[in-house]
Parts: sequence; structure tokens; C-alpha cells
Amino acid sequence: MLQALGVEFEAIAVTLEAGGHRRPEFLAVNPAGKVPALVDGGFVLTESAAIVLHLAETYPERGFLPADLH
Ligand SMILES: N[C@@H](CCC(=O)N[C@@H](CS)C(=O)NCC(=O)O)C(=O)O
Repeated sequence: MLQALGVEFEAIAVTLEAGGHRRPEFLAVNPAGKVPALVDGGFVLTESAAIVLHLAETYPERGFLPADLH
């Protein structure tokens, strides 16, 4: 979604097979130990659907939100 929006971001790989999601530094971001997680300044958001909706609402000019519910 961030790539599609064309915004700058830093992607940090969390390798599940290596237990990266259980490391203290990731649990400090998401105590549930699940990816993905979005960190925007001091704001942290988890759950992929919530992240995508948040980004679509943050950049409405990019047209990822429907004009109406239909
Ligand atoms: N409902 C969550 C599911 C997140 C999720 O289960 N992610 C998996 C990887 S696709 C994960 O972190 N698994 C590690 C674990 O459950 O220990 C979402 O859509 O973000």
C-alpha cells in the first residue's frame, strides 16, 4: 500500500521463521507479535486492514477511497 501510494517509507523485514516477531524489539512495537505493523512517528497501528484504511484516509488525494459506498 505504501508503495502504491508512492510515499517514502522504511520497510523493516521481520522474519517469522527466525522468530523475529518474538524478539523484544518487535514486541515493543506490537506486543501481539504479529506482522504487519505500521509505525508513523509515535503512532503505531497493527492489523493489515486497519493499516490500509488508515493510509487510504491519510492520502485521500491518491484515490484509494471510494467516492461513495456503492
Ligand atoms: N489479522 C491480522 C493477522 C496478522 C497475522 O496473523 N500475521 C501473521 C503473518 S501473515 C503473523 O504475524 N504470524 C505470527 C504469529 O502468529 O505468531 C492482520 O491482518 O494483520
